[in-house]
Amino acid sequence: MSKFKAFIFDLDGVITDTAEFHYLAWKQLTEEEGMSFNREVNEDLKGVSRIESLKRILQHNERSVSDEKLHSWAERKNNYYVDFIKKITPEYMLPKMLSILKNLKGNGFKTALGSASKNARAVLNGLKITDYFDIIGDGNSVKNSKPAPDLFLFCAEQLNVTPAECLVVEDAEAGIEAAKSAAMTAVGIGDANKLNEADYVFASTSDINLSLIIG
Ligand code: B16
Ligand code: MG
Repeated sequence: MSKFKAFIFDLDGVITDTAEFHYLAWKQLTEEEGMSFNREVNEDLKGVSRIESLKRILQHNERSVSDEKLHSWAERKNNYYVDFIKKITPEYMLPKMLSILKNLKGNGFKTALGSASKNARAVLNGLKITDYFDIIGDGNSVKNSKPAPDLFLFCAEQLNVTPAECLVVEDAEAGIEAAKSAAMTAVGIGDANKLNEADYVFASTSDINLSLIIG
């Protein structure tokens, strides 16, 4: 029998690629506000909360704004993002992820979503996979976002399992750090050099081989 009872999946970069929509929405805001922004900066925002993302963009531009402006700009970016994600359909799932979810549910494993996004439910609805998750941990579930362990610990508590029984699948450095701080097993999706804290790394979702890990 496997030592794992529960699987916690990140959303952006693991289940679907919303990073492009985040990029386009930040691009719109930064152009309107006369700030520089590019794909390299966007890479640095993966797995990072909305407000923290904006703070990083401001830092990149060596700018600072009032708290009021910070929140109104973040809200404006979110309005653009919410418009973009309206087009998400089941075709937007990353390779192999639907079969992995079906397989885990068919074999009695517990599943959770562990995403920093406050829009996670809308994305899951667009993908039509909400029912594959026993619980949904998102940007509204805890105060401290990744790399703090809080979100993944929240998922474990809700699923009634211990951290040692959880396996987290993540694409961002902040997410791998959060999983390890929560004393969980971390599977990274992406560049093994960047995700060097992960217990296992697969280059892309197509390469995931969970039976290798579950036993
Ligand atoms: P929202 P994940 C993260 O999703 C994204 O990777 C990150 O770029 C974004 O800033 C964050 O969600 C918050 O998203 O603005 O929709 O609340 O990778 O944790 O699923
Ligand atoms: Mg992610």
